[in-house]
Amino acid sequence: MAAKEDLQLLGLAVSPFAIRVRIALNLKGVSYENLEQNLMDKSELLLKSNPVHKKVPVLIHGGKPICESLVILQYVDEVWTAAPSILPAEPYNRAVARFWAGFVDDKLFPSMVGILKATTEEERAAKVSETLAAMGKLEEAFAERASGKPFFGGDSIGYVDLALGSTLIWLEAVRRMFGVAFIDAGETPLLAAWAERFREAEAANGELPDADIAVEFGRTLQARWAAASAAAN
Ligand SMILES: N[C@@H](CCC(=O)N[C@@H](CS)C(=O)NCC(=O)O)C(=O)O
Repeated sequence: MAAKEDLQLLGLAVSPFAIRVRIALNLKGVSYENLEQNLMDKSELLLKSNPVHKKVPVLIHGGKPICESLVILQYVDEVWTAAPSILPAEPYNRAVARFWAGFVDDKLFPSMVGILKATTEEERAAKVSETLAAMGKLEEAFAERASGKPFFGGDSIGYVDLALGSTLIWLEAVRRMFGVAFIDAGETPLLAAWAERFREAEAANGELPDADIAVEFGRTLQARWAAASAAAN
């Protein structure tokens, strides 16, 4: 039976950054209170807990806020040390895992969001190419890092799996909106098989909402960006 913790997560069902934290907490068998946030009308608790970025997720442990999803994953791994480990034990492998998780957040995700934000077909095509190129790099990284094992983290979901796996609903949403597949059995066979395993993993069960919810959210974001850009011109 998991210990009852004084633990709250300020999150959002479709946020990839919150999804990775929820799956990490499931992996560790830690129970927490999920406090769904409305980003169009931010709560006092969110503003007070993450005054710098004012973003979800925030994990509040014993009243103390921890911000930034990758920082939260490391915190979770350090506080709840029972297996499975999220980060590898060996320093070089830890560094490489941090590198690839950073790559997901700094390259893959912004390129993919760029597809939603693009205002011309040329701009959109350039962002699609960037996203495909980033995915190609991740396919190569998987071949090298997993070396025949099911996950980047080896036998169980680890840091890079959480970083990339949490973006799956958005990759699928963008596929539904624009018809481009970023993970597919022809181009990225290793990641295609990995994505299936990730979705079916017990810890991910129920944490990856249907991509149609992300499609709807994506359309709302597109409308907001268009309105903001019209107001600025
Ligand atoms: N680097 C942050 C990104 C978090 C993030 O972008 N959260 C979005 C939701 S997916 C958010 O809260 N946005 C609110 C805003 O930008 O005002 C992390 O890893 O936690």
